[in-house]
Amino acid sequence: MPLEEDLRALAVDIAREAGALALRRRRDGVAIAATKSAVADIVTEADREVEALIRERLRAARPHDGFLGEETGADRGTSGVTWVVDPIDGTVNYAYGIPVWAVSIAAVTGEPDPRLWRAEAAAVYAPVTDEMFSAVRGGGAWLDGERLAVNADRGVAGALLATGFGYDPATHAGDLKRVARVMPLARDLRRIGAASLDLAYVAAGRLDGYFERGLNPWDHAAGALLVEEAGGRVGGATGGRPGVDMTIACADALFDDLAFAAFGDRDPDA
Ligand code: LIP
Repeated sequence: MPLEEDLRALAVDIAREAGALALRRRRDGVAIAATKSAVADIVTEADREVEALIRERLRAARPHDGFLGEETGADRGTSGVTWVVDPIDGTVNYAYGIPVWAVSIAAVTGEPDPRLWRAEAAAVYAPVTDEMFSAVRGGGAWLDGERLAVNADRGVAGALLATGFGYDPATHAGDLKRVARVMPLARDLRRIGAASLDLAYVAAGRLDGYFERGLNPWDHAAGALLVEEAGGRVGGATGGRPGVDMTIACADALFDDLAFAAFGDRDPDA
């Protein structure tokens, strides 16, 4: 079996086990462990426990791989493969009991830097709906056994779009101005609260497009491959790689309009 397929199978198995643990902890009652970059940026005990499980399983299966995790940071490997992990994406939803959160695991090769790496395999698992989104480079994107494709046609009513807001309140005014600029393209807007699921839903055609400023690499690493393997396009502010300045995902036909509305030639924080 090609390496990429091995990596996907491993990501799927570990995401399913990690998701089951997170669901049990959700039922046990969620404990907020700390806040991070801002008071709204919380981490739960479960985020840490789930990431520890994922890291342990990966180390046992592939001891020479690197790791980049939201809660425990980065470790360089020697194999050329790095795992990029968000143990519970949508932590605020998870803490409030909103059943929209996911385990996100991507395997990348090359420099462990989102501006340079090449995603090879991805798994985004939503335990509450028991939906496993996965992709392998060159092998398509899948929801369980069903092959996924983005919506190429946005339709007369406009595009159903999703977005999100970072934890830093100072960025909210700019984000709201951006929403106002994008709304003329939209039939409606969703704020789902988990970037990995926003991206998975674009790949599945449940959304026509998604845009968000301020994402971390672990928020978009797996979801971006899902969208690309479903025939969509993922990019940043100036069409380059997705990153903290902007992540845009949709069908190619919508990309330039969405990127221009979100940014045009403005300063990214305008
Ligand atoms: C979240 C993202 C979401 C974004 C939040 C946060 P977390 O990730 O999935 O799209 O709006 O600010 O970054 O913190 O739940 O892993």
